[in-house]
Parts: sequence; C-alpha cells; structure tokens
Amino acid sequence: MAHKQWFWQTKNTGDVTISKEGIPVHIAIIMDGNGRWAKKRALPRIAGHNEGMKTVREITRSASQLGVKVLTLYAFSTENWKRPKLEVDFLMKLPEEFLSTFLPELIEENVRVEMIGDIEQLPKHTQRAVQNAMEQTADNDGLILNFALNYGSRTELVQAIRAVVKDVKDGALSEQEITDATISRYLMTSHLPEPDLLIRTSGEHRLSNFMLWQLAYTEFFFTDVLWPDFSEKHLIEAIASYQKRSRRFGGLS
Ligand code: V0D
Repeated sequence: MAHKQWFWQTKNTGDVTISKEGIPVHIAIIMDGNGRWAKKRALPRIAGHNEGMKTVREITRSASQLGVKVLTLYAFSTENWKRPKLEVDFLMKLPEEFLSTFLPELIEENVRVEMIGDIEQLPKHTQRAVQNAMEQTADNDGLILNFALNYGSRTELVQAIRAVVKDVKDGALSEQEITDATISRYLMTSHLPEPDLLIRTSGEHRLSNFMLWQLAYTEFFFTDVLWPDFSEKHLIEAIASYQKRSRRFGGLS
C-alpha cells in the first residue's frame, strides 16, 4: 500500500517529504535563542521573547494540523528566576498576553492547554491566566499544548521520590512495586506519553534540567535556528529527520 505522504517545498533545503503514518505523537521543544535574536537586531531581550511568543502560536498551529497529539514547550525553567527582575516580570506577563490574543483560536482548533511545573510560585495574575485557559480547554480532545512553566526535572524527581516514600510508609505501595512504570506515575507527566522527539533551537546541545526521566528513549534534533526564526518549515525538517531514524529502545533492529 502506498503510504500517504506530504511533500514540502522549501527554499533552502530542497524538498522534504514526511509521511502521515510516522508523525511523532509527542514533540517537546526547548525554545532557545530569543535573547540572541534580539541582540542581533540591537533590541532588548524582551523583544526576542515577544517574537518567540508568535512562534509558539505558529508551531502550535502546524503541530495540530500535522496530527501531533502532545506539544510540550519549555517556557520557563526553575533556573530562570536568576534572570534580572525586569526580564522575569516581563516573562510572567507573556502567558496573559499570549492567551488574550490566541485563546479563542486555540478553542476553535480544539487545542487543550495544560502545564507542568510548580504553578504555585508564579505570580497570581499568571496563575489565573493559565488556570483559566486550562479550564476553558479542558474538554478539548485535539492537540495537548503542554507548557513547562517553572519546571525543573530534578525537582520533579525529588517530589516523586518523596511521594513514593510516603506511600511506602503509609502502606499504599510496597518496595517491590517500585518499578520504572511506577516512577513514571509519580511524575507531572504521568498522563502523557513520553516525548518521541526533542527539538532544541539556537545551537545549544544540553538538556538544561528538562524531562531527564522522560527523554530516556527520545530522538534529539538540534538546530542553529533561533526560536523566533523557527517556522513550520523547520518543524517539518525535524520530523523528516526523526522519520529517517530507526528507534530500537535499547533492543536490536
Ligand atoms: C518566552 C519563547 C507563551 C520562550 C516563547 C512565563 C520564552 C515566549 C507562553 C505561555 C514565553 C505560557 C503558558 C500559557 C500560555 C502561553 C510563555 C513564558 C514565556 C514564561 F498558558 N510564550 N511564553 N510563557 N516566551
């Protein structure tokens, strides 16, 4: 049977073909390079964050149209609090700004907004905006747009280990029941499949405390393209690269 295929004409890289059958179910993205994008234009860093927000909208639309089920975007790490206060304050307004512009479209497209990370430490106005978006899209069964906000993987693992220990002490869990699958159930991603594809933009090749457990078998795609310049074309290239690989999950062929 001929596989259904999508053909993409791209200016710089020639034709890229991806097949509808092999679309990654879960794509996770470390959205790096916003500050660098701004610096290249002699603009303040916040201008880069603003531009990066538009990319979030574009890539969400593309992922949804391609049939991706989960798109996780690393928007703010637990380490990002170390940035200058003015920048942090600006970043914390982005969820509201993003949602006041795009929430109606997301609802229209059947997208479900979710988040992982510690929401409690975020400013109240940010919490309200995100909470409201999650509530308004809770019944949508299209793409899950999962924001990692105030997320750190080691903190997530510490919290999971504490919860496991508590359940063992309380007799709700036996030592024998602590398995790979059990640990997964104690993480913030317990309801999600593990990422099939991780993309990091802007030429950095690090995980930066992102989904350390969940990325055990994930394919990685690195690109020098800065997040504000990242477009559907680049997403297609990443998926095409993913589709050329054979995933063995530690086994043979
Ligand atoms: C800045 C590039 C959308 C990365 C994208 C608070 C850094 C733009 C959101 C967003 C950020 C978050 C939750 C939500 C809706 C939208 C966002 C932050 C930063 C950190 F429900 N873009 N965006 N959040 N940037």
